[in-house]
Amino acid sequence: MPILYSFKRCPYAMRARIALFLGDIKCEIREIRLNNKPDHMIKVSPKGTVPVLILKNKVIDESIDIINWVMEQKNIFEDNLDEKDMHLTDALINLFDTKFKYHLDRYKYSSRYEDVDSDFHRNECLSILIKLESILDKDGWIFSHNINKLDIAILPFIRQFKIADPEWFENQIDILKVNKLLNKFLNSDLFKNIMFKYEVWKTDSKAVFFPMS
Ligand SMILES: N[C@@H](CCC(=O)N[C@@H](CS)C(=O)NCC(=O)O)C(=O)O
Repeated sequence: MPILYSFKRCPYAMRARIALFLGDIKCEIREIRLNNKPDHMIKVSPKGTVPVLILKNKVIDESIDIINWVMEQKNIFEDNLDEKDMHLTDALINLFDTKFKYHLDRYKYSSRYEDVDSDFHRNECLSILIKLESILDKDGWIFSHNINKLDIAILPFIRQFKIADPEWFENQIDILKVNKLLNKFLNSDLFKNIMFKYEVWKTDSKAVFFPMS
């Protein structure tokens, strides 16, 4: 059975857990703390980030690669996107993983950086979300009423952005559909299942499994 090193609140680990959940791929899950990474995790993936998925014949330690691996095993998304939408998916995931994440960190954790203007970084994130808003339909869906790779890759980051100041986020009239999309995700059974709280793993812990049900 695969082993997954994970951290509940990490948006990268969240997107990997979503893919594994949708693919119905059962793993032994090892919840970690970033300030006390298990030796075994570092041994198999020296760069020391979560998620790490250990398979029989390889280790996958990039969240997008985990999603892609699950997609190779199973057809987890109902939509067959055309080339244009697949291209848009890749471009937007890249935008969130680079620019959005950069500004999100400086907005949310501004005290960790020297000389940052957190309002500036919040606005940079907002302008990316306004771009996303422009492609959502009136009910706040991206490509259709089904979940897609783009949803699972970016919603964990939008969640983090909202959490920094939920009231401000709710009051942004330029991203009402983004808020709708996020709320659908946060209220879903999928979200509940992937956010199950596990004890932190120790070498002598009894194995626990993901998903729980
Ligand atoms: N590119 C990696 C990034 C993963 C990542 O940065 N995860 C964070 C937690 S959210 C981490 O493990 N950071 C290591 C640390 O803070 O020591 C991926 O997509 O899997």
